[in-house]
Amino acid sequence: MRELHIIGGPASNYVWMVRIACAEKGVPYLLTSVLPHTPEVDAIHPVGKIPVMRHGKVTLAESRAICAYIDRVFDGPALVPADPVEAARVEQWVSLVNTSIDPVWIRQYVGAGYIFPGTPDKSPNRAAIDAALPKMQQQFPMMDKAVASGHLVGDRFTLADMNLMPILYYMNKFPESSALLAASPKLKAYFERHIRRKSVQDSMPQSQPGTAGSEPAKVARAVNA
Ligand SMILES: N[C@@H](CCC(=O)N[C@@H](CS)C(=O)NCC(=O)O)C(=O)O
Repeated sequence: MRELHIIGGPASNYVWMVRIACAEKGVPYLLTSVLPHTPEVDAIHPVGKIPVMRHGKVTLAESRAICAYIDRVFDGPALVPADPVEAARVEQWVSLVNTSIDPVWIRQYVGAGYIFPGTPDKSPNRAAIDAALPKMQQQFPMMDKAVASGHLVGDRFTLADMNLMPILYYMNKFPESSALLAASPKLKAYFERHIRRKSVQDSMPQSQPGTAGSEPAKVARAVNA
């Protein structure tokens, strides 16, 4: 039997997004927890990023492409609405979050500030954090407005929300970003509502960012109520 194989450390927000998508559709998969730029990843991703995927003879890189494949190949609820305008809005928010929000909130603030600070004693890198904060102070109100209806698109949890929730999870964990989240009432309510969702809970990382993690390899069928 061809089994879906997701490769990448579960603390990665992009790996988590793919795992939420699998849980939403009720697709079982094998998870191999490895860091970027390891042989399993480099064999598939041209620049060694996670996640990557194997399914029979099919290999894929990039979270959005992996989710598109999973959505089309497997049964289960669609990750993207059928309505063309709503479908395009999902793409708009996935793209916008991945090109404007993730680079500042995750790569610069969490990554360079706290997880890989590059300081001699591994203490937080204040320069990286302080460089990110003015941009984040502008972006939080924008995202607060974007989720005013309770979802990024339409009236149901779509791939756009699956992409944003792991990022918000990390925002809630660090001091300056959790203060920004607390000061963004709609975004905070959105986060607190969807973090309880079964697909999000069932795929929540048990490991720290920057580590490969040691989650259970087999993830059983997980269907949302
Ligand atoms: N555009 C990629 C981004 C994936 C990505 O940045 N993954 C991070 C981990 S969260 C990574 O592999 N970083 C290593 C690197 O950038 O070299 C996707 O959507 O899959």
